[in-house]
Amino acid sequence: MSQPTVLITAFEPFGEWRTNSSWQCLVNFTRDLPLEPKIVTRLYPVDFAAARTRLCRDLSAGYDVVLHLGQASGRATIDLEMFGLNIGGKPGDEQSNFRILESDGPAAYRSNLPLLDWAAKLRQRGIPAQVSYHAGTHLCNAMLYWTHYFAERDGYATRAAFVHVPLEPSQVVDAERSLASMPTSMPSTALRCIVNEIQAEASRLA
Ligand code: PCA
Repeated sequence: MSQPTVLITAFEPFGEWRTNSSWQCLVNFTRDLPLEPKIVTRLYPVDFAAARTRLCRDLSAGYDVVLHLGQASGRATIDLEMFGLNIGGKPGDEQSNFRILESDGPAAYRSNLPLLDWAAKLRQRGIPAQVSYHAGTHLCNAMLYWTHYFAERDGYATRAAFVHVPLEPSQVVDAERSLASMPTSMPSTALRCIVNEIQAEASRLA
């Protein structure tokens, strides 16, 4: 695996937001794509059923690594999500928040990518990042869960991680509330570092 294949996804705007910081991060990242590894990008709607269908179809390409990006309003750091839980629903609706995603799936999946190493490397570069152990119960958590679920069910050796990105400053201006934010260049640089780590690992193993 000297040149791994990597799928990177982000989300459309949802709820009160006119933009989604995860997509802004991905667009910024693609302005200067590294030559390696092989990268495919996707923009998903914030809709459980539609995103599940699209993800299932995209994963059939059998990527080595899948990196999902999502916006996390209120978070101040770039959060690398360790666990995807078998639970999900729309925020603010307690009943739908406790819906099981897959009745024949395990309670949780743990990412088998080196998230602790990545977070430490990002901090060394002056980027506030940490490993998070709870991705929430909205669609971001579901994406991490489903990627592992489909990989196991359909027999792919895909490894996956979810990266939660803080709001971007213009979103906080629009929101007129005191919320944490981070200029897009920072999560975009973080994504670049992570992708470089994936390529470096593959080159070591080649
Ligand atoms: N953030 C939401 C879903 C889409 C997004 O960008 C989440 O954190 O689950």
